[in-house]
Amino acid sequence: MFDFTGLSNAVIEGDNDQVQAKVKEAISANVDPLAIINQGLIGGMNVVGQRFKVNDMFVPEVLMSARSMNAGIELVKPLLAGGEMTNRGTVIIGTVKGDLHDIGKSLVGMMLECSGFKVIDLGVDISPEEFIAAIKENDGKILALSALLTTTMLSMKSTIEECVEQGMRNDIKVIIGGAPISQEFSDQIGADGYAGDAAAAVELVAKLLQ
Ligand code: B1M
Repeated sequence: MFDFTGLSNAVIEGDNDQVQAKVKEAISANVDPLAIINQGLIGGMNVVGQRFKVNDMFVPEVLMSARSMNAGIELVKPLLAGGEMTNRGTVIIGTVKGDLHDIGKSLVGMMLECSGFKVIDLGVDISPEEFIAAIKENDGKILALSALLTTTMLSMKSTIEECVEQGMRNDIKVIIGGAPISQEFSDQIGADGYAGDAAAAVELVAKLLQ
């Protein structure tokens, strides 16, 4: 059993070189790439979140941890890609307006891409109008919305309302996720589904496009 402590600590310290060295070590030891992400990288980020909450870590340090997590993900990403793939459908993904958190959203996008979906990642702070424009431009079948703040999750509702307004609600499935999101909230705002993590998002998208 691989010991992820060193990798998680390197994320907490925001040490890119050490994160990459530990990820390479895990890869050489044939550790499951998803375990490297979930137990090693996200494990470290969870501690960062707890310390951030109690003012034991501050924004610049959290950003360093976020960057080092991404440095680790870059090394794991090629291992998740399953070779030649057909396009199983186009997913438009982004973090909603007012919200700058991108790690979870990018992870979901990466996992979808690795599962054969075409992913258009709009980035962060995306308005309902920008989501609508991207759906039209790319013939999107799934709209995937991420939010990490209780204040910005309401923009998911506005985005769904904009889809209705534009007469496209029946042509697109909307999925939502992020730390403050729940199935209950998804039901309340009329989304087509909620996923708690990246793997669940892939399952949900596959189910909705069946
Ligand atoms: Co911020 N932040 N942050 N932050 N940040 C949180 C979210 C917070 C919970 C920290 C805390 O207080 N404990 C808190 C929110 C409180 C709340 O609203 N209830 C918070 C706050 C308050 C803030 C600021 C307001 C702080 C300030 O300035 N005073 C500010 C807001 C800026 C803004 O967005 N406008 C802010 C800023 C930042 C940084 C810029 C410093 C940085 C983001 C850097 C970046 O993303 N490039 C940051 C970070 C890193 C965090 C924490 C520590 C970590 C988030 C993360 O990346 N986790 C976070 C604490 C925490 O969550 N523990 C926190 C790892 C990631 C893999 O998990 O994003 O949850 P997550 O994604 C998961 C699932 O949620 C799910 O799958 C992913 C993989 O399993 N998922 C989906 C996500 N999206 C999905 C979409 C789907 C399906 C599943 O379908 C579409």
